[in-house]
Amino acid sequence: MAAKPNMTIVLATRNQGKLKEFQEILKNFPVEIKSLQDFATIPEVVEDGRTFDDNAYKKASFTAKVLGIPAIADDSGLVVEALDGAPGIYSARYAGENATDRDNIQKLLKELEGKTNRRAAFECVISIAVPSGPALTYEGRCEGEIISEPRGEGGFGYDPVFYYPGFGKTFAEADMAEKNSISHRGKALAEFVSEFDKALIWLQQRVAEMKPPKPDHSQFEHNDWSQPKMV
Ligand code: ITT
Repeated sequence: MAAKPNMTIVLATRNQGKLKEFQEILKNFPVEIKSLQDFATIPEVVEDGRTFDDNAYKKASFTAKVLGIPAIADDSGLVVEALDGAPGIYSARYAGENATDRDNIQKLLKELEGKTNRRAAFECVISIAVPSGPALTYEGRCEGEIISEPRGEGGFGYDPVFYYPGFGKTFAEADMAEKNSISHRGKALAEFVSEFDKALIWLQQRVAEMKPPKPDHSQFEHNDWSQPKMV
């Protein structure tokens, strides 16, 4: 049976799929997970970090600060060795601001034309921050190769061109459970969940430190009433 929630945490996303995923994996912990949809409009976070780590931390700490409660954020993407790490933090908008998955894949294949080194990795960072700033982070990485023709119908993003040698198929040909068992997100989430007991204690301590100090009654407790009062 799920424990009664004693802390609300906001997931810094409007993606309801991500929200469900986090609610599911944390269902046995005494926390309530909300998303940005549950709050009045808050300013957009500028994702201008140089790494997944920077961006995940920025999103989590900004959201925690603005809403005054702990926040979780993640950032992920594809890193290609022959392209010096591109598309990296620009994975979602590699072919432009409103690029579709198809546009991004096309651009990637074009950039890799004639290159023999096809090594690539998906990376994911999850960050959980308190309103005063500090955060804990969890990372996952999954290595594979970029093939020259998309294969498979499942998944999203770059999945049809990401070939995972351990399966002998692309992520888009693998089923979701199979992909989650070894993927960057799967690994980061597994670490996040296995450490969540410790993270909760850490969160509770940081949140308690934020509360205004209780009034100091010590002068009353230590009054010596046996002494005559000076008038
Ligand atoms: P938010 O709104 O929550 O930030 P997002 O769509 O930007 O979600 P991510 O930051 O997690 O999603 O991922 C950025 C991009 O990296 C995503 O749009 C894909 O192109 C690519 N990507 C990340 N994980 C992937 C995966 O498992 N399979 C394929 N592509 C992936």
